Amino acid sequence: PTAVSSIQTLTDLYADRTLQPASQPHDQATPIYNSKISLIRADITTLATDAIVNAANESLLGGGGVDGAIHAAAGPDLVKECETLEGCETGSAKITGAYELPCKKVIHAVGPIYGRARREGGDHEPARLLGGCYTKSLDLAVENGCKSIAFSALSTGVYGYPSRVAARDALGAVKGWLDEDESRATKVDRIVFCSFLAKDEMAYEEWIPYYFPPA
Ligand code: AR6
Repeated sequence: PTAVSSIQTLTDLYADRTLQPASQPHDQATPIYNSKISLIRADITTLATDAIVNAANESLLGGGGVDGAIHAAAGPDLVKECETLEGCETGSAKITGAYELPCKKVIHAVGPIYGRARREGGDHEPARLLGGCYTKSLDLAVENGCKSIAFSALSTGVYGYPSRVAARDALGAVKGWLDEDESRATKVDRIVFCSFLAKDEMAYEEWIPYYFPPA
């Protein structure tokens, strides 16, 4: 995908570590909706945020999509660590090292399979499970001293969560987490929603003014 030029710049800055996202201001390179939230369209494996969030499955043993890209870029030691975790339930997440990736930690979140979650749990079930992925990932970031975190668009690929609904539910969950505990919220400097496809980027651009109005 073709990235927006300013966003491409941010990717470059992250990738060669000339900019440390946890501590340095980098607002000039990205659309900023408040002091904490950024959108980016990039390959998440190039980002040197403290943590990146993988769209994993319950086995945590790798797969296709962003999961495959993360495991390929991290190298074989990542799956070895994942093998010790005994999987993860849908709607939650677990954290590992990042090995050959430029970030410091990988958070493996297991988003819902949209159609199945709705069928089995009703209309609100996908949002509950997807929201759990985002809030658990933020909890893990804080517990592990990660000040910057980039989320892939969990469940919007093979798991079939419609992009517009997923962006709304993701933003709602993150906003809720930030608002719930102000002192906890200050422990995270930067939350990046990393899209790969234009449809997901457009979905975030559509919803973000409602959740994080421009300063
Ligand atoms: N960087 C950022 N985002 C990406 C990248 C990348 N390199 N590659 C794809 N995406 P998906 P899911 C986006 O299918 O729907 C795996 O096999 C992609 O455009 O990767 O949660 C797992 O092992 C989409 O927006 O994950 C599971 O079995 C988003 O990542 C299953 O797929 C998620 O798409 C999880 O399905």
